[in-house]
Amino acid sequence: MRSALFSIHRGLLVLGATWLLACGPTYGNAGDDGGGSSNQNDNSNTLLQDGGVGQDGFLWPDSTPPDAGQAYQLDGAAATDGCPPDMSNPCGNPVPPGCGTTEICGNGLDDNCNGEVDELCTCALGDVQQCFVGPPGRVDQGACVQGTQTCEGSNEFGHWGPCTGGIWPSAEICDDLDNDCNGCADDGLCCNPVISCPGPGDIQPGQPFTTYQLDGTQWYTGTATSWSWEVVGGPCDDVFIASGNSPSFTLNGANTATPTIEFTLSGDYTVTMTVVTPSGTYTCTFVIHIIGPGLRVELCWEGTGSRDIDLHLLRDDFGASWCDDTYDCYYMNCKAGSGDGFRPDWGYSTSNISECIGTPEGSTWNLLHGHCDNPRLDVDNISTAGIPENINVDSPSNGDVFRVMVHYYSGSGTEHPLVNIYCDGYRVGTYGQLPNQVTGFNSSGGYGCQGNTWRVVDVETLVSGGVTTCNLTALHPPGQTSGYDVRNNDTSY
Ligand SMILES: [Ca+2]
Ligand SMILES: [Ca+2]
Ligand SMILES: [Ca+2]
Ligand SMILES: [Ca+2]
Repeated sequence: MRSALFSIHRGLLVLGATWLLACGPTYGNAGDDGGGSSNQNDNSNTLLQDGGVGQDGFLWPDSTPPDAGQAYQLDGAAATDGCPPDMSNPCGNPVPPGCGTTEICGNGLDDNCNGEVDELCTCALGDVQQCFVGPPGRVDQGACVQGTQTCEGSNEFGHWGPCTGGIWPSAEICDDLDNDCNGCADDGLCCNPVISCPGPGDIQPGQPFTTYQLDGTQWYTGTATSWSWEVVGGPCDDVFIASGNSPSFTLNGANTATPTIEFTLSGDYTVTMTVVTPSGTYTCTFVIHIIGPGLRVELCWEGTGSRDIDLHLLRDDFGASWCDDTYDCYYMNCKAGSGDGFRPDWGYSTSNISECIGTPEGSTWNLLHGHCDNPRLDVDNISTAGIPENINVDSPSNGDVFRVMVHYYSGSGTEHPLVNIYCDGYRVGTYGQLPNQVTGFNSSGGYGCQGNTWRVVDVETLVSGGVTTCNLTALHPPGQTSGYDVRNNDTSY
């Protein structure tokens, strides 16, 4: 019966989009969106790319974005046909979608509900902001989680790229979770959930280089035929996977109810749990935030394992040049076991050993120092595939300015390094990502910062009330307002 109704509704949606896509004061019973009476594996939350209506309740009429107010189909009607009263679950006061007629720049929201976030807004190349693809009123409601988008183009003509990595409103399914983020779980369904999927508040954040334990039996308690888990990471994992390497994280026990994940990078990871049971297949999708304190700079590149690319960090007030062993923090002097006589002392307090004990350098920090220095190089990747390199300052001071540099140490061929900047665990900058890869980075030079050097970004840390935020200034060739500052045989700051 309900299947037949879905077909009718879907036909109406295609033919009568304007009528159904009420957004604003007339939002509401726009018809069941087809997600279902079934609690099977249909909780897709992707935007449609082209044409028609999907089970996720989004409409994208053709290859051009819809007009203001037309991107999202909103709350379905309550199930009534043959549904026992105790299982019928209307939503009395759905959260207002908050769609407007004009887009507001810089807020990461789709204010005009046309399916695009901060469209026609300018931004600075490499800046990253939190964003949400859904009616703006539904942000951070129910299952919904913000994602991120990176500024693409050039500094003069930057625009926001796709918003990814979050969880958007999707058609309500029977999973004890508010999938369409209207404030009511499983509303509009005739529903007795077999699975109880976690919402954002149920997922604890993790820390890089520590073991993250998951337990699917918290969310599904019945008989399981099999379990499977999938993890999707951020920009560096895209680089690693595209170049045929392993991702930066390790998923152990992916076919058990209780897998563990070893994360080496900060950032947001989308995890999908699938459990096959005698009564059907169920999925839960959620986001784990991996958070390191203060400033973290992470470098990855395609040719890990064949090319040695090095990360450098230098504070602007030392008057030093790159590969200066007194001030520049890099592989030569910033690791646990390298040169105590010339470790860079930037005046920061040390961190508890727990902040670095799980890193490749952790046991050496513990053995030689009993704490972790700031700054420090947690990972010096010389030849291991699928591993990033990173430098941390756990507790920077307010107003400090750090410059990030990438050096082509050894190997041959053209490389496309990518740098992520995190402040208090949130990614705020990404440089060198497609479609704006670094070009002309093809000459290695070994010791003394010879060969290619890429001055990436200046990061000012703003510290207030124990919270660190960052002001980023992308760097360009001298005298220019766009492009990457790649030089050769030049060690000047
Ligand atoms: Ca918009
Ligand atoms: Ca906006
Ligand atoms: Ca709901
Ligand atoms: Ca639900």
